[in-house]
Amino acid sequence: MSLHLIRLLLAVVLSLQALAAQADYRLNIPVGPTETSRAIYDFHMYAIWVCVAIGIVVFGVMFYSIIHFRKSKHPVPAGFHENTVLEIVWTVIPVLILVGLAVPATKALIRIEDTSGAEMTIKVTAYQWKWHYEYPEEGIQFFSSLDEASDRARQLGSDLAPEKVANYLLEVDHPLVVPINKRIRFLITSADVIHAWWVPAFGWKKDAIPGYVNAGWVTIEKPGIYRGQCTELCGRDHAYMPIVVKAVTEEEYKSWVAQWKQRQETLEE
Ligand SMILES: [Cu+2]
Repeated sequence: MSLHLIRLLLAVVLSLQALAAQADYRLNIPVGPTETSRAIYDFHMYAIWVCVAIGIVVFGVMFYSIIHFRKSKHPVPAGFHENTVLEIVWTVIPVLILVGLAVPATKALIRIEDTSGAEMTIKVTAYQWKWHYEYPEEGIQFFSSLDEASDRARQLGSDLAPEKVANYLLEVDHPLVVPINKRIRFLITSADVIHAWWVPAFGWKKDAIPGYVNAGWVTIEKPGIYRGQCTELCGRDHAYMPIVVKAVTEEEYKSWVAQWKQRQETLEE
């Protein structure tokens, strides 16, 4: 082996190791903290294994044919035309596979889109370039904008380096706080142009369209901070309106609500 080849191989091995060392490096889609994201993941895995099975059968037949019916073994090729049984088989099998994929996919979609039976509602209104959250039942509302550190670091010629900012461009001043284990309905709209509200961990995203209300729902099972972004190009600062959802326990949520109410009252006075 030439020295050049050895060097190349070494470089490949080292870079693969570097990839593996990254903690969040993964090949598969992540499983979120909601029932819907799990439903999506489960269906994705099911579809993957169906594809694997199809691949094994198709390549199996192909390689079998290449090896066993090669020219040196069969100098004179078979000359048959039309085979009704075969044609029925290769029509019926794909139809069955498609039905087998369509039924669970439709079930999952209906589950995701069904926003009935919500225990609480949050109204999300998009603005250029921030989010407005309203809790109609609690009487709370506020704007959620890019946090100060990220905003400072993003300026041209800023004295603050982006690498120095934790969760650069993914942090907001006031996160959306929600309780866990509660069926929450989001009503999403916009006050100016089209935006889209997307938190990847929840497994869905919805366009925020002026004059139109889109709905989505979650039941978050694990407390934590879930981040997202606007995913519809909405103008100059499209990249600077992140979403932060803080899922907390019922008690923590209640005390947060009380705090916000007090804050709002002092502001109104
Ligand atoms: Cu936007």
